[in-house]
Amino acid sequence: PTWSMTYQDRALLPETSPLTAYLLRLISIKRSNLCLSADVTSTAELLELAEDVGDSICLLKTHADIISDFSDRTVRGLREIARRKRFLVFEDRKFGDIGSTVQKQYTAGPLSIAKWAEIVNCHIFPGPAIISSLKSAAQDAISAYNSGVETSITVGSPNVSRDSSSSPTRPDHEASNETGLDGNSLSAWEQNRQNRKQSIVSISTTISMQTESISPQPTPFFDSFDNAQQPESLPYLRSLLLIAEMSSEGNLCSGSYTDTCVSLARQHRDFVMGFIAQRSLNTEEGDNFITMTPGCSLPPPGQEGKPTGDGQGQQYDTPRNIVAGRGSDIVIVGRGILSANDRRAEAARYRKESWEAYEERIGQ
Ligand code: 6AU
Repeated sequence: PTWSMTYQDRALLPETSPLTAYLLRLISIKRSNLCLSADVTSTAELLELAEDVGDSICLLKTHADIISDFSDRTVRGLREIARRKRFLVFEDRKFGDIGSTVQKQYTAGPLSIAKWAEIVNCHIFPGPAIISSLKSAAQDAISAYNSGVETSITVGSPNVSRDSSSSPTRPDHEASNETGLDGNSLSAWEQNRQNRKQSIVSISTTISMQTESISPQPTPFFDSFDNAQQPESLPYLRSLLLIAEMSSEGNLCSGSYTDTCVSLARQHRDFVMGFIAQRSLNTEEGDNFITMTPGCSLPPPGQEGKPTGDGQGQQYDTPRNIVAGRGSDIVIVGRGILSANDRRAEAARYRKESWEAYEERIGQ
């Protein structure tokens, strides 16, 4: 049902959760349905990459557990860039344990993921309680944040090394400014559907005046974004993606396993944003799930053909096949961009290809 709908129209569908609506609007305003998979192993590399590529992406995906010096400096730096360059953060933690354990993995320990990542993902092989447990842990984290008990984004255990330049005793309000997420209530966000619609119309008028790519000095562009719908006021929101299909050769996520993911997602539309999958799984009226697809790569500039794999089970396809051919909403690209000499330019190339595939899909 969502196949030929625009991202901005989907943001207005009933029962669309605030974070999903925000992401859909962000995608349409930035004209980017690209997620960078920032699979790097140090804080310096992560922040440099986010800075280089941030203008071209709607989402940055991390594997926090491969960052050797992960600490609150990593989180503060990433959140500051995410706020400035407008992208959401997705920690690719792939939870897969009993409810009680995943709650702790999500909210505690040296990673404290719930404090800094809007989006996480999980497998459903442990059974449906993984979803309800993550959801209640997210609600607790949100309540703690909104009640002021937890306003800092400090993560890391005392034995995680800190950079001496970052003061561990910064005032809480500064930390919360850096998150770009203040404690405004959901009702402010959800006020009036009609207002949102009007602001989207005004945003899209601005967009239509933009040239092909986002300006590297995006001041007027982001001014219009701010004035239209104050994204600064995005409340502290959290969502989950279910891993319904995988990109790797011989994986077991198919058939009735995938079907179960879809039916579980429908039971938790307020918390489950969508799927990691190879194609759109929006098959019923009322489905407005976001599909994100890894296993995406382009042939080098000027060359034709389809990339195959990495020799370790990963299987690749092009943005065009993924978005226009199989109806996916966001392509996830790691090494395709990371291995380029000019990552900024390569991300811009992936963004353009993926956006054109979307325009082809919706018939524009
Ligand atoms: O573009 P690549 O191959 O360099 O990186 C793909 C990224 C990696 C994987 O951990 C992740 O996407 N991934 C996932 C996710 C996002 O959950 C699922 C999957 O089926 N395949 C896959 O590659 O960070």
